[in-house]
Amino acid sequence: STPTLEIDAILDAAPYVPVISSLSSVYSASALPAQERRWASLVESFKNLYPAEDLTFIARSPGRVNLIGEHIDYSLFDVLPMAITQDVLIAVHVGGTDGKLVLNNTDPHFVSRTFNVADLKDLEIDATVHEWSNYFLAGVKGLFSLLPSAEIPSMHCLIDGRIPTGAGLSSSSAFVCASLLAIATAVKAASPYSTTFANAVTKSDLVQSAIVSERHVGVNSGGMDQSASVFGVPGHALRVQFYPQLKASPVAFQSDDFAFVIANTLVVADKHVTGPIHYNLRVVETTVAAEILAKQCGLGPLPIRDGFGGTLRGVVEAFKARGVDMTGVMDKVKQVFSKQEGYTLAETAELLGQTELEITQKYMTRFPVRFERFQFRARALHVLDEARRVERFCELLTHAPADQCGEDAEEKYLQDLASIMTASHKSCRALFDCSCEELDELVGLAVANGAYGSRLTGAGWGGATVSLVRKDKADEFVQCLKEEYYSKRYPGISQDKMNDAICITEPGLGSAVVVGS
Ligand code: NG1
Ligand code: MG
Repeated sequence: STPTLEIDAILDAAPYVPVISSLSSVYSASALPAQERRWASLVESFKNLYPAEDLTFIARSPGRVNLIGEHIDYSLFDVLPMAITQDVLIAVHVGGTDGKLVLNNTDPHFVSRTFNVADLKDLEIDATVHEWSNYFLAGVKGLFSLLPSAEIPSMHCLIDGRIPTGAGLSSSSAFVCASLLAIATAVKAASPYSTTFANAVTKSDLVQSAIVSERHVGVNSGGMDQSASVFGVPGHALRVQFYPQLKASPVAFQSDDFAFVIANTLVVADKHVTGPIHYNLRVVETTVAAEILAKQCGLGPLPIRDGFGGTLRGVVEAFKARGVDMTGVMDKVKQVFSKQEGYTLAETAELLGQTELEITQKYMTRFPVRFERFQFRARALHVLDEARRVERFCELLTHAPADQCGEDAEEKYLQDLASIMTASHKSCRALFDCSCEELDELVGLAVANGAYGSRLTGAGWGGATVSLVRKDKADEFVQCLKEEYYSKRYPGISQDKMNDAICITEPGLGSAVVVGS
């Protein structure tokens, strides 16, 4: 069987974001009752907040969990995330004559914001301030990049986000994708006779524009999260490719007997605070490593990703054309970056044949970073090996002969998958240095309590782990972690808080617009 082909056809058949009138097409049967209550309460709050306006539609976009392929999307290697149930909802009234964009949030920490729609086109986002509405404004930026001549109508919005922030589950991208979708849908609703637009905006357009616009918020991010949020297919993981162009292919699981459990360390990883020493620095390290490899190995100029720099994928492709395989490329990395202790800016300038000022302006000005030494060797080795792990994991997932699986074969299948996840965590910790004590503890406890394998998911430095467990053992597993991790680290923690922190996930639907029924 060739699951990937079948699935591509599904995506081709539905290139546009679905418009849905029943929540049962959005959520699984087990998630539905709680979601119905939540949606009803959102509609109620909307009425109370805007008594004179009726609700036109609700845009939603989910978070994601990444199964394998960490910190390699911005090097343009394939990744394997899946959309989760937790999502961002934006309830919208379109129209009216006040010329305002009004943003309210069901979470009282996020105070109401109002903008003049006439000002939106020239609006600049101040990425130095941490302001919740910036993510909506990133969606505005995205809309104008898709449709430069669009006119945004008056909009009254109420936002309800259920993805924990800083948990590595991509609350930020879900918010940007939902915002962009809400604005695009509002523009369409306000000008129903204009056929030039919305019918022509595909999921790919949404994703591509959300990726670029999220960078206005100050993080030099890759494209995994927006892809998972928009393209999510129930019951499937998504293999997201960025090279040679963006493509998402749903991958079916060949066994019903396992589940993924997400466990949040409850250590908040805030990229806006730590970007200069964590995320944005890693993007610089991997980008400059690629440029140095190209220069030192005479590969010629690399294709530039999003106006930023060359990529390790570009290096691998250039070597491939010269008959050098991945193992060969890893050997080159070790030769070129022989200094285990890392490289100062002066040493980097020498290797690259550029001045320190040039390097600073090119790579460290729009997204500032702080560092002592660049760790080109360790970062590049993680990226290349992780790219191989994604290949291997996808191969296993798609080709496991489910029918011939006896107990033993199935056990081995799960162990093989899990060992790849565990190797990924080790590499994130030791080579990419994006783990933390709490993540390592949770991963250790997961394996000690019956998980086949476990790893950090998302950017790391806090946030969540994902563990592969037997479905029939999943509840027991969750209970063990509640006792061993949450109750010990956070004495007195409430059941509600624990239930939010740890859950069994199912791969869910991506972005959708829901209209009243
Ligand atoms: P988180 O921090 O988990 O939302 C980030 C990036 C991804 C990817 C992962 C690491 C954003 C929006 N997302 O995800 O593109 O690079 O880290 O694999 O910054
Ligand atoms: Mg994020």
